[in-house]
Amino acid sequence: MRIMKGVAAAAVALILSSGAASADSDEPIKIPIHNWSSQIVGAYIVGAIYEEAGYEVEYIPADSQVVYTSMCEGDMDIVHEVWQGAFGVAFEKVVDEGCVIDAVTHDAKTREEWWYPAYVEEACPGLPDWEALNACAEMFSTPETEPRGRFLAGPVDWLKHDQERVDGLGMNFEVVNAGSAAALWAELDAAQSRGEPIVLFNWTPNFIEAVYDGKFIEFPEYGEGCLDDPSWGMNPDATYDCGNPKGGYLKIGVWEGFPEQWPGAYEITQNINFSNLDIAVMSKLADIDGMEPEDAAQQWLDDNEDRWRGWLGAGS
Ligand code: TMO
Repeated sequence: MRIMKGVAAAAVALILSSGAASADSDEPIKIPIHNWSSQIVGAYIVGAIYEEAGYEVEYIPADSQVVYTSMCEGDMDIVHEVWQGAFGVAFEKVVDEGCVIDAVTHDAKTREEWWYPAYVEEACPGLPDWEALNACAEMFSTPETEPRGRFLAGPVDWLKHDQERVDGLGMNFEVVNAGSAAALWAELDAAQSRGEPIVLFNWTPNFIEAVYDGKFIEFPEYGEGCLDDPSWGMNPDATYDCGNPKGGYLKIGVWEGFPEQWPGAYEITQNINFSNLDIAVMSKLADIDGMEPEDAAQQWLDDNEDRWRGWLGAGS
């Protein structure tokens, strides 16, 4: 907190009214940095909002699954982009255990799924149906997967259970994980420029929809029980015999000790609410405009000042 001694009384009044109440700890709020653009930009946005209210923050590169265990152990304080499709299982488990609080459901609705660029439809009629895709599997093969098709999945820590889906639905595909989000987009770009079929992991909101025409594969509809009850769905012996949720949630989870350690920051956190457009813009600033994440965060803050100042609460 940048407060001069001579104005201590006034400063205390200001602090009390701005959320960073005297009960709040001086400990930094620990924010993870993951491996996709909107999350990284958003981490710096959330951190800047806390800093504006007088809090210290610390950014820590973190695996996007392990982070939920880390929150339970008090080693991480907030995950501001909990995607239902990728992290719902890990998140809901720690919420049930009581060591993580389900603090916010953003307005943003999400989908994470197998996806293909539009030109693929000419070669594989019947898309986006998954059985049509499966009938065309061989055209998606690479030397390493032949004669099976290649599904280019995201980095392993997004834990999409694609191999379980392939097995559960009896698909003629092999899952190959890309090392990074950038590798996914590079392969998409290369395939498109050669006009070659490709099916890969993508999600929305994301910058991709502003640059490429394409569609998600339609798998058997996701439903409660698909992920943990083998008897659910078309394969009575397998879990994951369904697609990812459509209209999935995007949430904020915090460490259970957060409200006590930083009551003012917890109030602010509960006001944060990102829309589909916010998340898409965060990824666009980084992935299309090529801005550094901190600069992209500053751009978003400049463009949305009234909103986030409102999140700081009355009196600031
Ligand atoms: C978690 N992600 C948005 C990359 O699917």
